[in-house]
Amino acid sequence: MGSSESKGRPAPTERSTPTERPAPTERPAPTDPPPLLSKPWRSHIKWTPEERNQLLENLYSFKVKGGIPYLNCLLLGQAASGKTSFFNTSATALNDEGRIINPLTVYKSSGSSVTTKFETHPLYTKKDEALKLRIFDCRGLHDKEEIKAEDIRLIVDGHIKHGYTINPVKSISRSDPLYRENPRLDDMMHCVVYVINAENPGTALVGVAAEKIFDDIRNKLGERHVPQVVLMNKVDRLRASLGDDISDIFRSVEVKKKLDVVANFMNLTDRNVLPMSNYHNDQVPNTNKDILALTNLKTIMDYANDFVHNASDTSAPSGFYD
Ligand SMILES: Nc1nc2c(ncn2[C@@H]2O[C@H](COP(=O)(O)OP(=O)(O)O)[C@@H](O)[C@H]2O)c(=O)[nH]1
Ligand SMILES: [Mg+2]
Repeated sequence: MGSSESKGRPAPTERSTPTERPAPTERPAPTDPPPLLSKPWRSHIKWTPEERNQLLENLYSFKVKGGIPYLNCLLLGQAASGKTSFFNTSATALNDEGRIINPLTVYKSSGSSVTTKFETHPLYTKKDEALKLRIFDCRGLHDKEEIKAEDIRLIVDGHIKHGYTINPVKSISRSDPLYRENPRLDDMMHCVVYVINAENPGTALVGVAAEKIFDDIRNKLGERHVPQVVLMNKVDRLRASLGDDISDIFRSVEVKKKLDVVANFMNLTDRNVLPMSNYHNDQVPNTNKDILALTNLKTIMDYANDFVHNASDTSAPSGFYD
C-alpha cells in the first residue's frame, strides 16, 4: 500500500497536504479576530449528534405531496461554484457510514469540471432507498459555452429529459428524442438552486451577461412561482476561524454580510440564501458539516414540496403545464 513513493527521499511526516494551501500573499491575513456575534443571526440549527440523527430521520421518511414520486431541483451556477461537491457532500451526509463518498468526480481545475449534460443521479439514504429529491445539474452559467436561457426555461417546465447534452449555440429542437412534448408536474423543476461561491459572490452575480440571465430566468420562474434559493458554497474559505469547524457560521458577521449582498441582488429574502460548506479536503465526515448539508437539503425539499402542493391543489386547467 503506497510503498512505491519512498525512493531514497526522507519519508514525509505528513502526506503533502500542507503544501496545497494558497500562497499567503493571495489573501491578506485578517488583523482583527473574526467578528463573531454572541447570538446567532439564524438560530434554527443545533450542532448536536441528536440533531443530525433527527434530520436524517426526517429526510429518510420525507413524504412528497402532489401524488408524485420525487421532487426535482435544478442547480444553476458557474463552473467550479461547487455544484458537484454539494451533491457529493449530500451523498456522504445521507449515507451516514462515517466515510466520505464521492459518487461524482470533482476536478481540481474548473476547466475540466464543466458538466455538459442535463442529468440527475440518485442520492441514497442509509436504508439504500433513493432520497425523494432528484438534483439536476447542467452546464454552468457564464461558462464560455453556457446554457441558453430558453433551455433553462424548457428544463424548468419539464420539456427536457435526463441525459440531454446541452448545446451552447442552439436551444433544444422539438424533434429531439430527449424533448418532452407534454410534461407533467413530476417532470418539471420544483425548486431552482443558484449555486455561488461565497468567497466572491460578486463575480457570480454582477456583469451585464449575468444580470440578463438572472433576469430572464427569474421572470420565467416568477410566472410559475417556482421557489428559488441560493446555495452559498465555500463559506469555510471566508475566515480561518470557520475552516474546520463551521458551527460558527451563523454568528459570523462576514457570512451575514455576504448573505445580505446576495439576497439583495437576487431580490430574495435572506431565508432563501443557504450558507454551505462542502467536503473538499476532508478525510472523514464531521457532524457539523453533515448537519449543514442535511439542513440545506431539507430546506430545499420543503420549498419544493410547498410548490408541488400548491400546484396540485389549484386544479390547474388542462394544458397548464404544456
Ligand atoms: N473550500 C471549499 N472548496 C470547495 C467547496 N465546494 C467545492 N469546493 C471546491 O471547488 C472546486 C469546484 O467544485 P465542483 O464541485 O467541481 O464545482 P462545479 O463545477 O460547480 O460542479 C473543487 O476543487 C472543490 O473541491 C467548499 O464548500 N469549500
Ligand atoms: Mg460539476
